[in-house]
Amino acid sequence: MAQARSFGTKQIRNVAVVGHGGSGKTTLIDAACFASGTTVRKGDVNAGTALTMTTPEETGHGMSMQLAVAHAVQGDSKINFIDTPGYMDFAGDTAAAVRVADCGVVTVGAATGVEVGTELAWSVCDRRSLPRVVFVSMMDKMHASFDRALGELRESLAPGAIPVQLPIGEAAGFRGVVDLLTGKAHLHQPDGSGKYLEAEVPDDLVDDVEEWATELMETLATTDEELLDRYLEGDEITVAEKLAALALAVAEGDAVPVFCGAAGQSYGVLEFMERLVAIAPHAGASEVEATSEEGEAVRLRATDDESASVLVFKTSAEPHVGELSLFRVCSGMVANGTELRNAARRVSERINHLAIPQGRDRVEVEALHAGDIGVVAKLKSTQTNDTLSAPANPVTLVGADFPEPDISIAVKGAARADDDKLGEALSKLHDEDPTFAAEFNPELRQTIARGLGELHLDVSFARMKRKYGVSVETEAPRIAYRETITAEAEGRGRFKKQTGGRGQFGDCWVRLRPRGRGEGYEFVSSIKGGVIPTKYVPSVDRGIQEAAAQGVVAGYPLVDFEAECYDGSYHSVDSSDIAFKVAGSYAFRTVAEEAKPVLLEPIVEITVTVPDEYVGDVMGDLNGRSARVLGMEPASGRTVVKAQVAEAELHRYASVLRSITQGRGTHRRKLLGYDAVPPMRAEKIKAEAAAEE
Ligand SMILES: Nc1nc2c(ncn2[C@@H]2O[C@H](COP(=O)(O)OP(=O)(O)O)[C@@H](O)[C@H]2O)c(=O)[nH]1
Ligand SMILES: [Mg+2]
Repeated sequence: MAQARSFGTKQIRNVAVVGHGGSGKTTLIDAACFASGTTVRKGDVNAGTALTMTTPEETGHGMSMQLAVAHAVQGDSKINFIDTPGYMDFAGDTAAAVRVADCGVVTVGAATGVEVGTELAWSVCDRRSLPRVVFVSMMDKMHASFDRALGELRESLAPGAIPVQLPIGEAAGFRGVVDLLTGKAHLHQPDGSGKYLEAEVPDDLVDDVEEWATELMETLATTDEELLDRYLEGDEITVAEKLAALALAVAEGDAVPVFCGAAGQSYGVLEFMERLVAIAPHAGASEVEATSEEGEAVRLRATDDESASVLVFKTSAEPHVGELSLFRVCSGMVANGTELRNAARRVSERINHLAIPQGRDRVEVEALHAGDIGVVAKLKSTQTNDTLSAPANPVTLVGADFPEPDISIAVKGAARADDDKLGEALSKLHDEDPTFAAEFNPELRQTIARGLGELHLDVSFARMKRKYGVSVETEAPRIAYRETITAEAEGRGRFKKQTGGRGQFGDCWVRLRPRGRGEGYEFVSSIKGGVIPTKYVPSVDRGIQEAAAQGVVAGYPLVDFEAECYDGSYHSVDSSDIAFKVAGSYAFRTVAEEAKPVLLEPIVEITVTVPDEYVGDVMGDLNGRSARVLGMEPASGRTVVKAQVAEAELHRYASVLRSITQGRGTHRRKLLGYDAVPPMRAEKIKAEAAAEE
C-alpha cells in the first residue's frame, strides 16, 4: 500500500456533502478527487464505479445509501469529503456525517433547484449550526438555471446565499465560470481533467459580474469595520483579504457562498476546492465537547498535544474485510499501536493497521493528527457513536443525533435455520446502524424491526441476507389490544379435587367492577369471620391476575378493574395456596364473562408537520382513518396537525404521508392510552383470535 502524505490539523478540512438524492454529491466528490490526483480513475455513479459507492446495495440501486469518505489534496491542504445518502430513509448516516464535519457542502441541481432532500439536509446542518457552502451542480444539464436555483435557495433556506461564481453559459452552452473574487473567467478544458484557461469575462456577462461582485464585496465589507472603511474609501482589497472575510462570515453562519459547475465533466471542481480550503473552517477550529467519567462536561482542544479522543461515526461489517470503523480524531493524536479506552463499554482497544479511507480503499498511515478522519479494522467491541479515548483521561464525546426509528414491521426467519440466527444478525445490524432496531415483543409474539422507512428496512434485510446469510419474511406488526369490563358482576369460583390421599379445596366469591382507563387493577378483600383464612386471600388475588392476563374476549390482557373477594369457604386439610389461586382464576373467568367485557385498542397522538399546501390532503387521509383532529397550528409555511387515532389505523402511515406530501411531511407518534374498539372491528379481531386458537 502507498504511504500517504501527512497533514496537520490546520491543513485538514472535513466537509459533509449533503443534499437531495441525485443532486450530484457522489459525482462531485469523485471528480474532485480525480482532479486533485488522489484517485487515478474517474468513476461513474451510473456504472456503480464512483469512488464513494462502497456496497453492492448501492451499486444495485445506483444511489448512495451509506456515508463514505474520500479525500482530495488541494495545495497544502487535505479535504476529507464525507459523501452522504440523500434520502430520508438513510438520514442516520447524514446525521453522522454532519456530526464529524466542520463544514457542509450542499449540492443543488441546477435543473431541479431546491428539493425535499435539500431542505432535509439543511435542517440537519442547522441543528449543529454547521457552516456551509452551496455547489449548484449539473450546470451542463438541460433546463439548468443558476438564477432559479439561487432564487429558491435565498427564498426558502438561506437568505445569506451569495454567489462567488457565475456560470458562463448554461445547459449545453455551459463553458466555465467567472470567479467573482478575482473577476476572471475560467474556460474549462473538455478533457475531463478539470483544468481551465483564465480569460477575460465575456462581454455579455460584464454587467452581471459587476453587479454580483459588488454585492459580494458589500457583504464581505460588513463583516469587519476596518474592511468596510477601506472599501468605502475605494482601497484595493486583495483576494486573500476577501477570502479571510468570507471565511469569517461562513463560520458565523452569516454568508453561504454559492459555487457552480458540472462535476460530471469535472468543470468547476478545481476552483471549488481552491476556494473551499480557504473558506471552510479547519479541523481544529472548534473546541471538543465531552463528558468526563464522573459525568461532568469537559472541553478538549482539537490539537495534537491534547489527550486523545476519537468518535466512531460509522461501523460496517463487510465479508472478507471484517468490521471497519470510521472515526474522527477529535483531539490528540492516534498512532499505530495506540491503546485507547472505550469507557462506556469498559474495554480497551488497540489501534492496528491505522488507515485513511479513500472510498472502498484504505491507505495505511503511521499516525493521524487531531481533526483527521481515519479507518481501522477489527475493533473488538466498539460500535457506531462510541468514543475511544486516552486511558489516562477517559471521556465520552457528544455523539451524532440519530433520528429515532419509528417505522415498524414484524419479521421472522424465512426458514428454521434463519430463525435460529435471526436475533444475532438483527443485533449486528443495530450495532452498525443505530437507526435500525429490533426486539422480540413477547406480548405480540413477534420480532418487531424498526427503521426510518420501508426502503431502509428492505435494504437492511437485503444486507442481512448478504452479510450474515439470514433471510427474513415480513408481516404487519400485531396490535397490543387489551380487554376490560364495562359492568359490575359477581360470582363464585370453586376448586375441589379428591385424588387418593390429600385433596385440594378452594372456594371464593368475587365481585368485579369497572375502573377508569389507565387506572389499572385493584384487589379488595372484604372477607369477614375468617371464612377464607387470611393467608389464602392473596392467592385468590394472584389467581385473578393470572386469569386476567389471559383475557376473556380474544386472549388479550384484561385491565382497569377492581376485584373484591367478599365470601368463600375452606377445608382445614385440603385447602392450600394453589387451590385458592385456581379458585380465584375460575371466579374471574366466570364473572368477567358476565361483566360485559370489551376489547380496547391503543390510541396514539400523532403530530404531523407538512407544508401548508398539503394540509387538505393530509386531513382528508386522517379522516379516512377515523382520526380525531385535536388542533392545527401554523409554523412558518408549515402546519402542525395534532390528531388522535387508533394505532391499528396507522400501519404504513409514514409511507402514505410521504407519498401524499411528496416526501415533505413528517410525523411523530405518542401512545395516549386505550379506548374501546368499535364493534365492527372488534368482531373481526375476535374471529382472528378464535382462528389462531
Ligand atoms: N449532466 C450531468 N449529470 C450529472 C452531473 N453530475 C452528476 N450527474 C448525474 O446525475 C445523477 C446523480 O448523480 P449522483 O452523483 O449520484 O448524485 P447524488 O445522489 O447526489 O450522489 C447521475 O446519473 C450522475 O451521472 C453533471 O455535472 N452533469
Ligand atoms: Mg450519492
